[in-house]
Amino acid sequence: RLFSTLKFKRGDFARLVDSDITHFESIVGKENVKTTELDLYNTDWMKSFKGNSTCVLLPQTAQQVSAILKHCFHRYLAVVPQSGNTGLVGASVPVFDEIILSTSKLRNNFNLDLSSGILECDSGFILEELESRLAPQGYIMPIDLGAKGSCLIGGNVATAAGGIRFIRYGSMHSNVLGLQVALADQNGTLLELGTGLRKDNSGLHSHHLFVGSEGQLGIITGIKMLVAPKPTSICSMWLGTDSFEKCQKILREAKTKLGEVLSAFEFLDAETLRCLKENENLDKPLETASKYNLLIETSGSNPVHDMEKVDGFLSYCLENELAKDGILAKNQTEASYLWKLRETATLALMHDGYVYKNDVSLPLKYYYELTDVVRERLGDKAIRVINYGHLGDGNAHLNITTKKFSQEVYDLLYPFIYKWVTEKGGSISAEHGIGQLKKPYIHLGKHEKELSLNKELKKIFDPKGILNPYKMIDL
Ligand code: FAD
Ligand code: 2HG
Ligand code: ZN
Repeated sequence: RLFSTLKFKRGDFARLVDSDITHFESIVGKENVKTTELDLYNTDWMKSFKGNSTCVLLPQTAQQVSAILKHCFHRYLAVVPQSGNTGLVGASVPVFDEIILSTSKLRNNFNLDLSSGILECDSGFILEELESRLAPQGYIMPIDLGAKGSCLIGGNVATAAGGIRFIRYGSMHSNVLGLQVALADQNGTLLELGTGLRKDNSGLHSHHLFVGSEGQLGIITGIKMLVAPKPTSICSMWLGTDSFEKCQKILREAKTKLGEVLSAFEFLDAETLRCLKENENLDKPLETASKYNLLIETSGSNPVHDMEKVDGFLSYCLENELAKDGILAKNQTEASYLWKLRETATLALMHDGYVYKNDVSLPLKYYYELTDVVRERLGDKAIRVINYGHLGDGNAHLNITTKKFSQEVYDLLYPFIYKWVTEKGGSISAEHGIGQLKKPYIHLGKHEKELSLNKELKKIFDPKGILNPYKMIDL
């Protein structure tokens, strides 16, 4: 059963007619206008949201995107920008019959400046493909996430995706240096925002408005961003403890003792490991079961130096009883297994049936408390309540499952969770965004004036409000 709690009312946008299709065919070619077999485009990754679009457009150039948006502006047709459709909040699929503009064929330009490490590319490249193209040149993408095989770099920018390298390379805002965007205005204006230079304080940094804009302001067609030197030495370590207090201490120690090489600090609770075993038959990596588990990675340039540090750190944690057990991956196979556990959690949950997904930022002292509170609140109404996430960034993924969508469980969870989080000074969305899922709760933790400023900004870029309606910024 699809998520049907959220009730939206269709805006008075025009309905698509045959002459629109003919016009789109003249822009992108007949083969790039799809009007049948659109299920994959209409349904989100979680299979929680489903739209009814009858038209998917696959432009290959920024000029084609611009011409499409110009037509949609004049006809008052609503449009949803879609990249890899891996978003987890229902932002990348239509609510009603909006046209889907897929950027998956926007993948011609790719240029890497080897000395500065600045990449310029079209927005339709798959993240993992960029990673493979950069590797032989001695670079990596500064972001990495479980959806890397399907998500596109434009989608990553539009969601300000976080992921597992955030602790080391910072957010998309740290790395994006300029964007080309197409606006849904009367000319389908193509804008170049930011110069793509590492340093440039010659004006407002307006490209940042589009980072995390969830397709509300314009369609990102080109990206200039900093990529990172490829580490030549990578170590992964797993630690288990029964005290969350100790997890926080380990984080503090990792920041000091692993300092310049620390590249990931991830968290999985015992219930996540149970889910991985039950639903994916993946065994926990340590003999002993621990309530809290940490996956820590270092990336550097000197294997001897890094191993010495990591080894010393593991001994320190065990000798000082911060961790009750721990292992260092001895080779790539062992390291991949540890990462497989972390990255398969999202998929493993899906086997239970319906997933209530939460992606919250919390001050560390509250990071796990909410999980216990929710567990208690739901009792046996849920199959499981689990928490994994990017502990090093204060980002918890609290997931609850039931066999089928249950309105009773939904009402017990919301707005309870979001209110709890904002009262503790957290955010209701750390990295996944607002989309449809969190739209009813957007005011929580936000100043009224900031929300109206966002509407004013949307009106400047998207004067008729045809881009991705009903979601993050509703006019
Ligand atoms: P889509 O899902 O297609 O789109 C996402 C949003 O961006 C939509 O609002 C869409 O309208 C808009 N958009 C897309 N392309 C453009 C464009 N070119 N111009 C303007 N707007 C556009 N997220 C994290 O932050 N960290 C994680 O660790 C993480 N792990 C994940 C693991 C899995 C297994 C899955 C399924 C998802 C994960 N996500 C994670 C969610 C996440 O947001 C993304 O996977 C990714 O950044 C979305 O990219 P996409 O190409 O799929 O975009
Ligand atoms: C992750 O960190 C993703 O694995 C997905 O952001 C989180 O499944 C989730 O809730
Ligand atoms: Zn995440």
